[in-house]
Amino acid sequence: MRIVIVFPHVGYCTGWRPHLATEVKNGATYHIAQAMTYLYSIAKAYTDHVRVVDFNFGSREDNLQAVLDYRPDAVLISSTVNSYDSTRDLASAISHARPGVKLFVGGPAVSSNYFLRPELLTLDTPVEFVVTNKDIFAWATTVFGEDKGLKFRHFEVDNSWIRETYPEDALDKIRYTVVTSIGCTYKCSFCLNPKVYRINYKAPETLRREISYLQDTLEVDAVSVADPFFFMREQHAADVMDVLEERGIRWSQQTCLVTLTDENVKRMAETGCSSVLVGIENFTSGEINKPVEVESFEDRTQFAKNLGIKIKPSFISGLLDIDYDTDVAQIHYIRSIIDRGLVENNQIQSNIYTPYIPDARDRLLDVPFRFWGVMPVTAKDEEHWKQNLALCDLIYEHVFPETVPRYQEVRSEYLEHLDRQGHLWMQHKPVPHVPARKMNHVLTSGKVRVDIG
Ligand code: B12
Ligand code: SF4
Repeated sequence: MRIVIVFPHVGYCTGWRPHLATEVKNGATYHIAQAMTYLYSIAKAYTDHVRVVDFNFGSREDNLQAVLDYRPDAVLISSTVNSYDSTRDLASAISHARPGVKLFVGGPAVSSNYFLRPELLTLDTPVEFVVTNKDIFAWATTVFGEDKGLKFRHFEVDNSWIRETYPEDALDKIRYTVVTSIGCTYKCSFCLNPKVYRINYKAPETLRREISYLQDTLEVDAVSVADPFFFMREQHAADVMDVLEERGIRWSQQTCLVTLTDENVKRMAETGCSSVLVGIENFTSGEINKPVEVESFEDRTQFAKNLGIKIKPSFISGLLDIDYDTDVAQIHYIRSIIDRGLVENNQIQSNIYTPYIPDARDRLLDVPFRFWGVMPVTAKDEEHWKQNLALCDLIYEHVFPETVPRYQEVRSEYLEHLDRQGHLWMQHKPVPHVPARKMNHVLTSGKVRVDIG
């Protein structure tokens, strides 16, 4: 069986930081999706004929030609919500050019919407949707009709796809990623991680071989550990840091504020950690299932900074339980930490709340997916929508002033789209009310579902 794995174009959230940045500066790099590494490596366990095409590099036409030239029997498209416009376009183009090819569409866009908001996924060509329900290897049965019983802990990834996929001049712009654990013990209502993954930890010797490969064949000198929550289990984190220290590679990671104890931060510094993404989201919201406080955030950031580690906080404005004035105050607070020199603005992620997870309280705006993550796509009513738009304006003005011209272009395109259309709201069947604590079981299991009819 011949397989092509497609990573579609990721809308305006290109993966470059800050969003909408159009130049490679301030250490901006393109993060490799671990979905590609795993889809490729798992497929290779079933067939010798696999290639990856990433539509975030090169032209759409050349990439499409590369997909067709491989003469695939099946094409696997892995989509986030932000890349679903591109997914639609490519599914249609591939099936018109090669009507016999079997198309599979999966990834977070599908896992989060398939059962509760299926109308968001409609395509004009027949495909098989694949939901990830706690097992990232289960799709092989759907695609290959066979299950080799692979397990995350000892599964050896094959990163040879990277050189086969990206042009030579792109290799130094890439941020190489590994995952050492998946899933999350917290349960923030807006986050997909605890809903799609069963918690799992990679064996240290497996990680050691993966990192050695990246160093030896791609001359990689820094790696981003993409685990949703690095310090989820202290012993595992300690083992991972031992491996990173032994391999002498710079690294970065993401974790929760409470785990940045003196001891952990010191060990991170010793082992070559250069930055850590810390999900703050909002200091006052009840939607967050992890403790976050201004004082400890500032204290930990300063402590890490003194040891040469950059804390990269991420913030969300417009969460469903937060009022406008509180959000404005948080944006001013973000500006204040930049002004005080605690963090640089390119270390910050600051986004408007995006309804990635179906929630009965959301009322979706009818805009293309490329705007998700950067412009408002949910609001209670027109007045609330205007407030959300004002929050986006404030974020770019105060936090990312150098990207304002680019932001204004995207903003105009967004408003023109809504104007042309003559209506604001997306029509789809109502999302059933599911209590937040039940969503972890319901979202990807199909136990509650909305049918398109
Ligand atoms: C690490 C990470 C990142 C990293 C690395 C990038 C990456 N794409 O891997 C960085 C920091 C760059 C990042 C950026 C962003 N991310 Co991110 N990220 C993650 C995270 C925490 C882990 C991904 C991972 O490595 N998983 C491990 C791999 C092995 O598993 P997997 O990706 O799920 O893939 C397996 C299965 O799902 C399945 N599968 C996947 N696709 C397909 C397709 C087919 C056909 C089949 C059969 C099977 C299949 O098989 C795969 C392998 O077995 C996820 C959480 C999540 N639930 O995915 C969020 C997540 C994917 N990110 C998310 C978002 C929103 C973003 C950003 C848009 C943020 C922003 N506003 O800019 C950007 C997008 C940039 C980009 N280019 O992707 C959302 C997506 C929401 C959605 N529903 O679409 C997630 C789900 C987190 C969340 N908030 O809930 N991200
Ligand atoms: S702590 Fe982070 S990864 Fe875990 S559920 Fe909350 S937002 Fe998601």
